[in-house]
Amino acid sequence: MNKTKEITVLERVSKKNEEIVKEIRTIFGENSIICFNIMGSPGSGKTTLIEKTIEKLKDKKTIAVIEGDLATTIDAERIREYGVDVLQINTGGMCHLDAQLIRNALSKMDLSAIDILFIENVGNLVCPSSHDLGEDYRVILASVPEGPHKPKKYPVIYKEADVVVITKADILEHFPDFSIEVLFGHAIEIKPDIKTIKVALKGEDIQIDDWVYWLENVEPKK
Ligand SMILES: Nc1nc2c(ncn2[C@@H]2O[C@H](COP(=O)(O)OP(=O)(O)O)[C@@H](O)[C@H]2O)c(=O)[nH]1
Ligand SMILES: [Mg+2]
Repeated sequence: MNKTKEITVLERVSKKNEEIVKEIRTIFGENSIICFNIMGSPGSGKTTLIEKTIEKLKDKKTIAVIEGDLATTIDAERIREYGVDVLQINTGGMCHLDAQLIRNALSKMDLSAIDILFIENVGNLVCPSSHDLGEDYRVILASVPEGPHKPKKYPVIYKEADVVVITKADILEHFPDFSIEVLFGHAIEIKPDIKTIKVALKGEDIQIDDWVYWLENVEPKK
């Protein structure tokens, strides 16, 4: 194999990707859009967090959603029920979204109307970490049933994240081995300035105010 050639190709690809990311940031800046890349395991509560956030903010902010999935439009249909602009990207087996896919999706959306854009990434804790989508903030979800050690097992995605959101706090009593302090402790070891938030998105006592407060008050990064 010709090693030099291989390196050249990789450099070219990564440069092109950087250019697309720059373009996306310009689009967000020009349209005053703040964008959150929501990452986490399948079933960690990504779609539910977006749904509950829309319920809370829909009278104040215009929210739009890009849904990433290997196949199906199930999550996009869930979001559509809330009356917001939603676009589904089916990756056809690819385990993450990339900047090119987001750039294409943006060309199909009414950007001037959007205040907040959520991107629900493909559910897993590995592939999405190394792909810059031009987002302002990366949010990693950790649900109670997954246990408290995910930051140690998947440090790369935590290192790249701005916020860790513990979901399913309403069922903590059924997971006596789970400790929020342990999970947050691991996360902070990996990323000392990571923000930590706890939510309960189901049950009688929904807790989402800390997340919504952070979301409403955070500044766009660029
Ligand atoms: N009890 C409880 N269930 C939740 C919570 N968040 C999500 N779920 C449930 O977890 C399942 C997976 O949620 P979903 O949002 O589809 O996860 P995603 O695959 O990460 O998008 C669904 O049955 C949700 O109702 C939560 O905070 N508490
Ligand atoms: Mg989902």
